[in-house]
Amino acid sequence: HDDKVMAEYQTAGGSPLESVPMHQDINPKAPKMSHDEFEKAKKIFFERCAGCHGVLRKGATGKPLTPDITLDKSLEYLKAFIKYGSPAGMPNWGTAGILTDDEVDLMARYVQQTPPAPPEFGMPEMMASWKVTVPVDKRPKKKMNNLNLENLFSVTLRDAGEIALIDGDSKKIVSILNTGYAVHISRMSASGRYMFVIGRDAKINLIDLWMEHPDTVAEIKIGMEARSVESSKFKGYEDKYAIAGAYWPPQFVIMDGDTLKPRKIVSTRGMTVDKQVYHPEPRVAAIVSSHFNPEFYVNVKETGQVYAVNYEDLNNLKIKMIDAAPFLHDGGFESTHRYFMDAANASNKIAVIDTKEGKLTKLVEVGKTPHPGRGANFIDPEFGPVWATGHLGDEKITLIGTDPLKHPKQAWKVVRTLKGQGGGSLFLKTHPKSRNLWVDTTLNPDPKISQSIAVWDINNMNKGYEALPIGEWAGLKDGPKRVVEPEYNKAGDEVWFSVWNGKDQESAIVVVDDKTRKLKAVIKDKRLVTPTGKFNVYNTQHDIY
Ligand code: DHE
Repeated sequence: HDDKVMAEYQTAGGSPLESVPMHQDINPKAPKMSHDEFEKAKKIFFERCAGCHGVLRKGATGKPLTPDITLDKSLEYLKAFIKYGSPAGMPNWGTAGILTDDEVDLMARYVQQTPPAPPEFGMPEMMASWKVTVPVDKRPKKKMNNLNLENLFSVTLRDAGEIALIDGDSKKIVSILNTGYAVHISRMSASGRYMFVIGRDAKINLIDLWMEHPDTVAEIKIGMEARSVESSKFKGYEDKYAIAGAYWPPQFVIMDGDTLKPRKIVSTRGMTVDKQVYHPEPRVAAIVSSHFNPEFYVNVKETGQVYAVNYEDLNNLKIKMIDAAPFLHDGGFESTHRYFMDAANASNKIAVIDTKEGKLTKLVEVGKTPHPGRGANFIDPEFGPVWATGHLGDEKITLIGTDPLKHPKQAWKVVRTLKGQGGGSLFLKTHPKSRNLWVDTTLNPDPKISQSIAVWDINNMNKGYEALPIGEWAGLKDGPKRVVEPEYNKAGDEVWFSVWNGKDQESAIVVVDDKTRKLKAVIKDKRLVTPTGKFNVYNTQHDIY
């Protein structure tokens, strides 16, 4: 069932491209399809298939499905593949009850057609979407509210296309703001004043937390599909620039940090690190902002390169292309913030990128499909400073030594492996003030496991984990009630979990006392639709995790 977990994850958000008009090419060798059939198949493709096979079907974690390959296969063969799946990871769309036999037939014919390409999205399109709703000179000169901004949380309300700003002290919702479609992550500017929120439709909201009522002051669309946004953190460049990476078109853009005015767009199309073959759509995944140089570190997923993008001179842009491994996805810094611990998920590797020297330090083999989020940093009583990741594909939590100075023997090696509740883990967290390591198993097929959290005592990891029934603590009625993403408050003495239910069901946020591991509060409100990621302002601003 691990492959099912993966398929479910990679197609979780669907793709906003499903509603983008695209030209239908007639391929004389392909089976006939009416316009309506083509449109319907295209929609299913972007909902279910593009996440793995790519927009242009050139292959990513799934196999390539271009007509040169698919026209050689019989229609019956393709139908069987789609209906029953394969041991290599293709889900059984038919027998799982997701696609009808007619739809299976439709999709088999569709993948024999020439893939329609969505339009490009360059400067004219970005400028047309760009809005500054509150110009810089109309904004407050100082903080105009009584909020404790450092302990504010931005909570992704995924299926509502909104974020909730929640006061970490009172646990009250301060406001709900409209954002992009299937909104994904929030990041903070270096000063902590501005928040950047990106939707899967590549819309960014810039939120000014100094306003009496924090609200959007600028917005832009940087493509048609996206997942990542970050801002410049190097000394002298605080709040100066923002960067966002797109899945489609495959590109990133550097913008002014206070208005989102687009300055420089860079395409990421190019050659893969391993076979050095051309890939037409290497998606931009996680982006981190170096504290050691005026650089962004940009994950180019399918080609497996990390671009170190120097933002000192945008007209003479200097990009260092660091070879890592294919399928770079998420990751974060180790505790000194010098090394970017970067998951090449389908390669089962963590790439250690030195953001001071701008080079690959090591590729570390880990378990099946590592998924750290930004990972967790703590001091292992035996091995010193470590960074940890969980996995989607197995139950392991892998601890990697991160201190080449005082613990050179352990540096960039797997020093310890914990056995967790099972596969399907998305995020794990601890805090410098805590001795607990919290690991979710959000996508585990067993509801008991997906609705609970495992917690280890960092001082005594051999003892194993304690499982806490967070889903049950939320006191909700029906629904999947998946527990996702531990996030600490500023003080590091409480940890928040989303209990992620269906769109039409009640969800909740459960707050646990970090010391006692006892329930501290349940945040419920009918406006909290599908809460997933939570971003504490201070911890996000300072890369504390
Ligand atoms: Fe995410 C981070 C991509 C599905 C919640 N997600 C990321 C990042 C990428 C990414 C590239 C890193 C951004 C960065 O650091 O700059 N996510 C994708 C997908 O392509 C994928 C697999 C499929 C999709 O359809 O989008 C996907 N992600 C999900 C979900 O289903 C999750 C669990 C729920 C949701 O809200 O959509 C989800 N992703 C998150 C969260 C983070 C994230 C909470 C930020 C973690 C952090 O610690 O910073």
